[in-house]
Order: sequence, then structure tokens, then C-alpha cells
Amino acid sequence: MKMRKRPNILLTGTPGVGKTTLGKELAQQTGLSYINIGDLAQEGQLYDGYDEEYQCPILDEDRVVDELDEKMVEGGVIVDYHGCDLFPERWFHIVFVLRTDNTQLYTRLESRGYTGKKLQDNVQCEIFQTIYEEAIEAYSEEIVHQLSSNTPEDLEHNLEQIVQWTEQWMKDHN
Ligand code: DAT
Repeated sequence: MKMRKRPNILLTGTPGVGKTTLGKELAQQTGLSYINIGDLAQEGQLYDGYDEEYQCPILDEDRVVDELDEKMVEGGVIVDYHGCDLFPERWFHIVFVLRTDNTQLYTRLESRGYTGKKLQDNVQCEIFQTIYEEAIEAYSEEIVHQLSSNTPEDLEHNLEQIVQWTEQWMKDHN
């Protein structure tokens, strides 16, 4: 039996913008699988050293890409990561950059336990739209979309839009 073709979706943006919340719900509603790169790296210990400044392990990007490639070629995967230029461009059919107002993001990250430089740098990352710039450098601009992610209504709206997009993609490609 030939498998139906299914799209790969990248959810990216500064930590705290709501990628995981959206990604998991989206996976439930579409039946696509959800992969959190942070969790994948943790499980497989896909690290290459330790960043003393940010007190976190450094991702071994080549191993992450090797680990996922077969699954990505198959299709039907939602990837969640706070970066986007480590992945092969060919993996994704659409890229969403979630955006959150900085006061709101500050509160979310603070309640996650971020303090000091880590908190400031992440909020600055959002203010300077670092991940959006990274996304339009790494992918064709037509497939990169920004989504507001400030309120529960935004979440519902984003879900609805992406579910619709996915259904249309499947119709067009099967
Ligand atoms: P990320 O995976 O981007 O780090 P998350 O999904 O863990 O972010 O969400 C961070 C926090 O913000 C979490 O407490 C849920 C909340 N949140 C996510 N999306 C939201 C939205 N659209 N409106 C309000 N709160 C949201």
C-alpha cells in the first residue's frame, strides 16, 4: 500500500513563544508526528560539549540531522526548535516563526525559571527578531510565515490556520 504524502512543518521562534503548546495540539488534530529537538537531543545525548555561559549542553547538529533524515524524507513531521538554520532546507514544506510581545515573553520565561543574562538574551532575541531573520535566510521566503502567539485566541487561530493548510496540502499532493 502506498502511503499518503504528508507535509513537514517547522515551528520555530525564541524559547517561550509557544512552539511546544502549538506543536503538540497540532499533532493531535492532524495526526502528524511531533518532534521536539531539545527532547530528542536529550534522549539520544546528541551533544557536542557544554556552553558555560548559558549553562546548557551544545547540540550536535550533524547527529541531530542524521538521526532525523529518514523520518523527514518520509514526511508528516512537525519539528519544534528555537533555531532553524541547522536543518536541511529540503526537509520543510512550510515554516512558522511564532512571535510574542516582549513583556509577555519576559513573564513566561521568568516563570520558567530563567534569570539574569539568559532571560535578557532571550527577550532580546525576540526584540531583534533573530529567529525570523534566520528563517528567511535559511528558507525560501514564500514558505516562511510569522504567527502572533500572545493569547489563547492566537493559539486557537494558529491551530485552525495550520490544520487547514495541512488538509489542503494533502489534497493537493495525493
Ligand atoms: P516554547 O515551546 O516556544 O518554549 P511553550 O509552548 O513551552 O513555548 O510555551 C511557553 C509558555 O507560554 C507556556 O506556559 C504556555 C504559554 N503559552 C504558549 N502559547 C500561548 C499563547 N498563545 N497564549 C498564552 N500563553 C501561551
